[in-house]
Amino acid sequence: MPNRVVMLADFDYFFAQCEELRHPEIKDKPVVVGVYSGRTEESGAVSTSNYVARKFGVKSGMPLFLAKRKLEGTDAIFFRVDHQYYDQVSNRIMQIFRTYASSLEQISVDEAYLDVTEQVEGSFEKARGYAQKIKADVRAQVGISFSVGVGPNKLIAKIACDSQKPDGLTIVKPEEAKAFLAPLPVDRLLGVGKKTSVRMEQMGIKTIGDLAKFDCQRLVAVFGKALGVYFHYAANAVDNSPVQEQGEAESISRIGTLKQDTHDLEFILQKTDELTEGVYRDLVQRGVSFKQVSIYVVNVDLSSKSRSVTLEQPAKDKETISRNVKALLEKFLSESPLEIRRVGVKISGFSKEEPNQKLLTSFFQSGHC
Ligand code: DGT
Ligand code: CA
Ligand code: CA
Repeated sequence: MPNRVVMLADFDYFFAQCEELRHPEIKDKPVVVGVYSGRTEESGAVSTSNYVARKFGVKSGMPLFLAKRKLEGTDAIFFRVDHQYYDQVSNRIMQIFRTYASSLEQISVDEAYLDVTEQVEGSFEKARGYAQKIKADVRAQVGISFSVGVGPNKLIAKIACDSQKPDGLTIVKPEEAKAFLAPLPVDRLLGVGKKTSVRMEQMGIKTIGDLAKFDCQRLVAVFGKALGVYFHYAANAVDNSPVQEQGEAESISRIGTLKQDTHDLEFILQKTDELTEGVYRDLVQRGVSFKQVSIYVVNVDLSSKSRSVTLEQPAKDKETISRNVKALLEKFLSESPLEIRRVGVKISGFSKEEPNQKLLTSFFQSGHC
């Protein structure tokens, strides 16, 4: 294969977009999703906001009272984070991505790399139409927009994606990659934080282009072998790390509302069996084994709890999910007198059955200047 075609997809203003998805009427209003610390009604921080709210200066991490002040006089809407729901939306999109890629590496709830080399036959021209097709499919099936960066490796795909948001599509061909990186500040590279960029600036390195030209041996002398070599290759747009499933970080889950609030095991099991079906379907599609089974419960008073069990051996059958969900629920109900309103089933701790034996070349294995 002459070159790889790697995509990075990053969902736009993700948590806020999820809220717009289930409350379509709020789309044109400023939307803020917050993490409430619970100390006072107002205390907490902005997790994210839609682009309407961003125009008023709202930013991730900002105290909520400050966001409220900035949005005073508008019809802004504030939500509390609902990770269960965002995970569900994310999982649905990831499943669609899987049908478009030879391998998928999910790196967070709203980001994934797709290796599409084979699908587009190594062509960056074809990659544009292919990315548009994936965007249209996800928009039609789920209703979420995302930005895409396409490059010859993960490093370029990521920086390309960041350069145009929301709903962006940025393609950087292999022959353009070095020139694309050159004018950017060094801290755009993964692993270059505040301390490193200050140190680099003292060495006369401001841009990635400066870093690319800098003597590799000297970088090694200052930053150590692994990092020095990494900086050298990364600045020169070289990244051989494969797009690889990250089994551990992921889960498959389903959550649903019971027909009525109840404390009755059999009644709840009817629901969890249905949820287990859905979870199992996704599992089969993924072709992985799982090691953890969890339940999630929302009580009538809206408090929520989860319980997990780790299996001794990885499993891949439906019976193991049902059996463990039942045991977890039984135990939970014996300990909690509250009626239950919503219930969820989750499996996680995935592993591939046949480990990918491909010889991997990664940054750190390149090893020398
Ligand atoms: P984007 O990609 O710029 O359109 O906007 P987001 O909101 O998708 O931002 P991103 O990709 O950096 O983060 C993904 C999600 O992670 C975001 O929807 C909420 C959460 N998040 C990001 N930054 C923060 C933060 O500073 N605090 C908290 N609590 N959550 C954050
Ligand atoms: Ca995002
Ligand atoms: Ca992100």
